[in-house]
Amino acid sequence: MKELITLGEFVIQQQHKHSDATGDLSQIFGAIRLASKLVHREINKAGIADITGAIGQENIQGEQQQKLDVYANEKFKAALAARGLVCGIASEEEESYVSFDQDINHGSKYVVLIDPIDGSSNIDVNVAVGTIFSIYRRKSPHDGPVQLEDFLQPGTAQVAAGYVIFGTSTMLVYTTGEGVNGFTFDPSIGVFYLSHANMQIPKTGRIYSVNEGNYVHFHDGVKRYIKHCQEFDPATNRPYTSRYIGSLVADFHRNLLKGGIYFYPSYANHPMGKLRLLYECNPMAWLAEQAGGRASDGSGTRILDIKPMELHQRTPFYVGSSSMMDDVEGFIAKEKARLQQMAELV
Ligand code: P6P
Repeated sequence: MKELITLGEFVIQQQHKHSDATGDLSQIFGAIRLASKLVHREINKAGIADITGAIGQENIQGEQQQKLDVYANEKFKAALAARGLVCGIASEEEESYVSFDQDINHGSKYVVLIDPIDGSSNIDVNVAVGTIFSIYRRKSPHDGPVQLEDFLQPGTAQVAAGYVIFGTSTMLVYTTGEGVNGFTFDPSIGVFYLSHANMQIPKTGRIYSVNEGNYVHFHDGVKRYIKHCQEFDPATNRPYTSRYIGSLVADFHRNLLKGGIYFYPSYANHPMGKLRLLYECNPMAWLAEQAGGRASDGSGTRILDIKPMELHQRTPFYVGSSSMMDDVEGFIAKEKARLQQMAELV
């Protein structure tokens, strides 16, 4: 039987490849592992424990906070603070960043940005949800309090990024810039085992993920791409497949394994798109690139290059197989050129 390696063992092995590694990142992963197990436990008894439903208040995004949103946020915050290596976090569930001021955190050099439960509206209907995390080295002096600038860094500065998908099984998928590896949780012993080594997204795919309920509001280039996906393709004798779960982590994970593209465009109701740059798009974009895919704003700007201006900043988001990214960007660029030509004729 193939030797199974745990997430903890894998992270330590990766750490030993770098003589200058201090083990701090390994310990932060330990905190993420712990919080993920606690969230797994609550999600898997959601129908029984009083953990489903809304708590009757909105988060900074103006979205109804689900009980599990708050539970997960608190567990990740507590676990990350307790290790004494993180000086603060930014979260979808927190209006501003949270500074960890306990003595144990003094001088710590990392910040973590997190979407504790992405897709939480799916919890009550038993559909996969996920946690997304992004880790940076702080920029401000280590002996002082964490600053906003520590969180407003471009995605290219990430030192680690990943997600936990709470689906038919619970998996943790992450990168530190040396490829993407997936670990499946065995709840019988509470351990994540390496199950998907060196994940690579197929260069092309036939799955497109977008909320087509918004189709009438999309710009023409996006509409033309969606029509392209729906039209008969003699090369494969069938159209593409539309798959949209309403949880970015679940759609992304399926497309990572099978090939595909996910996109949340900008349109009238969401002029900057819906997804948040710092704790949704940047980590997923890095994972996509590390797996051989791409992520952009649809108009030629690489997600990881965007200079953040505020914590909850949104961006139009396109991510997936490289050839499908080329296609959708081609349709958008062609439409933009057509509009520019028309404007010049006026
Ligand atoms: P809509 C969940 O709220 C989320 O941030 C992503 O996980 C998901 O893909 C998207 O928004 C769903 O948004 O507007 O299609 O319901």
